[in-house]
Amino acid sequence: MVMLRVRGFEIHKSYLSLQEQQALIEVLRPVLKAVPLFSPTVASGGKMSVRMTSAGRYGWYSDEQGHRYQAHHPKGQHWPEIPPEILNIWRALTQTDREPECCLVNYYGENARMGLHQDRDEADFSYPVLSISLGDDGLYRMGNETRGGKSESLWLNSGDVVVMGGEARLKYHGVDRIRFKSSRLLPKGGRINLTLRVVT
Ligand SMILES: O=C(O)CCC(=O)C(=O)O
Repeated sequence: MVMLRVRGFEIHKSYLSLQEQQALIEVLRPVLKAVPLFSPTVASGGKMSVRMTSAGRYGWYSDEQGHRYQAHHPKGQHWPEIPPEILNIWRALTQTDREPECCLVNYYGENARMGLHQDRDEADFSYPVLSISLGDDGLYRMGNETRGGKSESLWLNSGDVVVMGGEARLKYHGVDRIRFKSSRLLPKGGRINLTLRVVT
């Protein structure tokens, strides 16, 4: 296990064994059944290429009115609890007095990407954001606290965990592309990213 530090982003390479990755996919199955993935709409009216859903007290949501956290799935059901196997990773890698209130589940199909953005819908930026990569490789880009300027990229592989706290908490980041079918973790290919955040 190696920990890389890039611009304040802590990248724990191969943090999860193959068995632990497979166990996470299993605990996600009932979550995805209860609150299916959907394609959020952005303020401009377009659809995001990443499909998503959430677990926890709050889920991240976006529509023509903008993006925010809300207590229910767009079809009305409350989000399921964050599985303990996922909470354990937060407890092991963050030194905080709070538990995450949102586990965003992002699914990247073959051509999905996530543009550079800051995570700033949360009330308190002193808490870190933790993100877990499962499945296909994703090209992760890390920028600055303001839009533009030089950025650095690296491939996140299945089992890698990124902690974005301290000086990295408000830095722009995104996923330029995935290497579809580079991993066999998900039978149909694609990449799952789990992002844990304290919201309130
Ligand atoms: O997929 C990733 O690795 C990053 C996801 C992300 O930046 C987000 O959900 O805000």
